[in-house]
Amino acid sequence: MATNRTFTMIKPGAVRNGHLGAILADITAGGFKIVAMKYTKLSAEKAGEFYAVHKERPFYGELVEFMSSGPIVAAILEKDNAVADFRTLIGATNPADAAEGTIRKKYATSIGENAVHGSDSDENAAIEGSFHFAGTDIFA
Ligand code: RTP
Ligand code: MG
Repeated sequence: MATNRTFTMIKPGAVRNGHLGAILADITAGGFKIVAMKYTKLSAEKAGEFYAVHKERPFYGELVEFMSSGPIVAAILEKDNAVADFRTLIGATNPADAAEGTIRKKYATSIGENAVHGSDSDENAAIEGSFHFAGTDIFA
C-alpha cells in the first residue's frame, strides 16, 4: 500500500524567478496538505549529500552548484498516493516533455533548473523528509 507522504523542494531558480507563491498554490490546489515546511539554503556539501545517488552522473556538479545557489523551500506533503500523484502534478524532469498545466511546464526553465523536486518512492520520501525535518517539526 502506498504511504501518504512525499517530500518536495522548490528549487532556487523558481524562488529567484518569483514563482514560490504560485507553486505553493498549485500544490495545495492539487489536494496536498503541507505538514512541514521551511525556507532555507543548502550548503554545497548538503546538496551533494542530498543528491549523492547521482554522484556518478555527468550533471552532478552542476546540480549541486544550482541547488546550493540560493534559498529553497523544503516541505513534506500529505495526500493519498502522495509520491505518484505529486510526480504527476510536477510533470516530467525535462520541462520540454512535461504535460500542459504541470508545475515544471509552467515554471521550469531547463532540465537542470526544473523548478521543483519530488521524491521518487515512499522509501526515499521518508529518507528525504528526515534529511530536512525532525519529527517535532511535522504537524500531521
Ligand atoms: P528530482 O529528483 O529533482 O525530483 O527530479 P527527477 O526525479 O525528475 O529527476 P532525477 O533523474 O532524479 O534527476 C535529479 C535532477 O537532476 C537534474 N538533471 N539534470 N542536465 C541533465 O541532463 C540533468 N538530468 C537531470 C534535474 O534537475 C533533476 O531534477
Ligand atoms: Mg529524482
